[in-house]
Amino acid sequence: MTLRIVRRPASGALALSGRLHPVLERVYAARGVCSQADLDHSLLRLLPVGTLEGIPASVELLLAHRMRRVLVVGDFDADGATSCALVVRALRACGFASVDFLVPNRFEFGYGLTPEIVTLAAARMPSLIVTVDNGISSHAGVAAARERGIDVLITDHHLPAAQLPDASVIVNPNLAGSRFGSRSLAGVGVAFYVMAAVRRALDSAGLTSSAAAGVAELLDLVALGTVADVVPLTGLNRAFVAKGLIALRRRERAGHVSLMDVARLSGPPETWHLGFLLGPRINAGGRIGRADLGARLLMEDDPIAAAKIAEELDRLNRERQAIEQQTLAQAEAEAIAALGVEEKGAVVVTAAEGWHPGVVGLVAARLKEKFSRPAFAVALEPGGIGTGSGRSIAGVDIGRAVRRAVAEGLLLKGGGHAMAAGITVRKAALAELRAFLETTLAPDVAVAQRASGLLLDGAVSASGTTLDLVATINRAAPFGAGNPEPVIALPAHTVVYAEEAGQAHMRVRLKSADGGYVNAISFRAASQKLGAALIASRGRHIHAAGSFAVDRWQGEERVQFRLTDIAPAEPFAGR
Ligand SMILES: [Mn+2]
Repeated sequence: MTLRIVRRPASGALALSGRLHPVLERVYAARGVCSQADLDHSLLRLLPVGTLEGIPASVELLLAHRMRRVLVVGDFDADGATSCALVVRALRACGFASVDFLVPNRFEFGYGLTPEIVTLAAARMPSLIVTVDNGISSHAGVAAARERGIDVLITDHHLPAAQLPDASVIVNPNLAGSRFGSRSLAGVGVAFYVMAAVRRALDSAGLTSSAAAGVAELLDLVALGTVADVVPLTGLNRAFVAKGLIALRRRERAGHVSLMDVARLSGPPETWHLGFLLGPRINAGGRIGRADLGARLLMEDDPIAAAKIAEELDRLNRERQAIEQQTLAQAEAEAIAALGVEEKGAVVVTAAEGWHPGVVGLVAARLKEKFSRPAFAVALEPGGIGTGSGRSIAGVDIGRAVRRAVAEGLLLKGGGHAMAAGITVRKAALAELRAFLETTLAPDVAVAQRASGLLLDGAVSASGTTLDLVATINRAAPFGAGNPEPVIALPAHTVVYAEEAGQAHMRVRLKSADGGYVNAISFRAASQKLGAALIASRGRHIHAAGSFAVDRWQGEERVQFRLTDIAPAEPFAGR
């Protein structure tokens, strides 16, 4: 309602011009899709496995441990859990004699492969530790493992520091000097590349049985981890997700099926479902329950055992939501008080005792959305030390600000990237940290807020919203980070009705000047400004912006407009 409307800039040349629906043409052009080849999802287009540095050495190392004991050390989030499940499944299918895994509780043992985790791991007597989605900054842990005579293979996608840990082999597309064609793989994408290479080596040596499933079977895991980790869905990642969604739709694996069932996902899964329904349930285990539940579920082939874990994760997810809501309410109140009615201040920093460290990242993300500026939420321990998380807006690098705050002694620990950061801070230093972030980030925030607007891909009338149109737009899918879902405007439509529905959503019906109707839903809008504005607009004319989806209900398919913003409008003249 307060946003400036901007037509999404089209960087791609319109090489597909003339053969496409005009809306789709515009959608492609704005996403840099210039040729049919850019739309090709076939696995033949994947970058050759041998081109990722470290892969030949990692294959050699893994094969040397095939008859020994391999321990996979994962991470609790969806990328870490899918990576862990993928490597365990792939190595077992490749005839490895002993493959075990460990997903440590991060709040207890810290991030990466810490010396504490190595002590825990050593009890399982591994000959080789394989880290997935972590390890690239674990200098002390890697040294501790090697002192015990344990080999270490690091597979990770996080940015490395100048000095690398002394691992036996490292595979990471973000290593300095890497010439691999895609730096944006998730941890699970890196793990997939290593496993594909192992499988190929064994196949060509005639060491795999033809009955064993190939690695392409594991793309459902790659898709889930890739979407949940919010890496850009371009190039390689887009192909992974497209293939993985097809695999998920076959409903073949017990773990995935029970996860989709507890999430009440009845139709065919889309990218959105992976990010907002499946990912959070996997994450819930690590945030507030047992860290390894997600990985266990994704490895489970017995439907009854899988259903049990999925139900537990679903319960934890509801508990997580309740904790998050309560924390968010307190954090919002604190932010509003700090910003004042004029909403002054470039950054929001909230902190309190009693907050759960497992939800501060989610709360920071919501605060950032609500206040359109970088936001931090810090859970304070009674001892006066806080664990916090920050989330940023496009164009403001909070990772760099956090590293500077560490260098200046304002933080005990801290790290991250442009859009997300983690911090450890003394309660006594909070005021000084707030002032530092305010000064450091204010210029970038001002520029970013001026540049922000609602990016539109096109406009249609309700009478033109057919299932065909939705299918046409969806040819540019899978949407997500780096390949944003097309935002379409419905200009000058009448609000036939607008009412609260379900869990704080708004159900809306819009009518076009030529008499067409479309049903719309606005997620979580009921308690927001948008919900109030919708109710105030009943019977009036508005411009609406949102995206199209297919609503499936009792075997019937209907167009659903997912409304995200409105502005008042005059009715079209001459009607
Ligand atoms: Mn990751």
